[in-house]
Amino acid sequence: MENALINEYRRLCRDTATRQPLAYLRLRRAIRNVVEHGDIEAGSALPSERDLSKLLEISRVTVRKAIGGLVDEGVLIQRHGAGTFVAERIIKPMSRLTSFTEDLRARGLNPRSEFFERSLGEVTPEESMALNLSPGAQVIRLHRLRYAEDEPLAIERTVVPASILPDPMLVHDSLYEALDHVGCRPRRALQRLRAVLLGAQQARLLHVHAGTAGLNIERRSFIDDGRVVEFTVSCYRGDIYDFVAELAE
Ligand code: 16G
Repeated sequence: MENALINEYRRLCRDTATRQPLAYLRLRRAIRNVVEHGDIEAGSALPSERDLSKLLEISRVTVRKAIGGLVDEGVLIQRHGAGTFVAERIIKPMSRLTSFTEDLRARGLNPRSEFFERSLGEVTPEESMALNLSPGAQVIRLHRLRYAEDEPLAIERTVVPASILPDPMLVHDSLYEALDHVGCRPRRALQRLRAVLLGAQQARLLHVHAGTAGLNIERRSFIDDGRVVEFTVSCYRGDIYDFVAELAE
């Protein structure tokens, strides 16, 4: 991996056609290229600032500047005290009806949530449309910030009919686990996905800069008898997630 990076950096220094006069921009380009070519795998550590400066015979200030730019772009992430790593994107298949908890556990990551709201109340007109409920019906509401380990990945607001899940405190780590316990695991869902730019508050919660791209996803899930069991509006980090769908003719 070091060799790939050294070779790429030297190649860019020699390349007169695309010659980039500033060393930190050359290094930035070189790192980006080797990450894109898969010469450095997602999740792996970059050599230390000191090692890079020795290997490439450039100053540490230059290395720091190059890395800083790539951290801002989301290509690299810095973990305090541990070093700099190639950011890993999370691939989420759209064809399977899975939960956040299941998705992360399948990747060997530890999901957790911070609850901003876990309450019982009367359905609003908008929620009653989404859930096919009559005015006056009771619903439970969850507002959660969802993490993988210590990394915030998504903000979710969920509404579930209280006729299905009577007490919001039944939801601990996973909504789908709680629905499973009452025999109402979603079987089918309609999902609408659109791109958004994260506002200041969302960006702060998700530890990204305001204006970073996010994915706004609305999911209405159904059980076998046709009842809607959840209406969730999620905001997933666009810099980390790839939503992938398989298409057939
Ligand atoms: C996912 C779902 C969300 C669901 C949640 C349940 C998407 C886009 N959204 O985040 O609709 O409510 O999982 O996760 O996949 P949980 O069982 O871990 O609470």
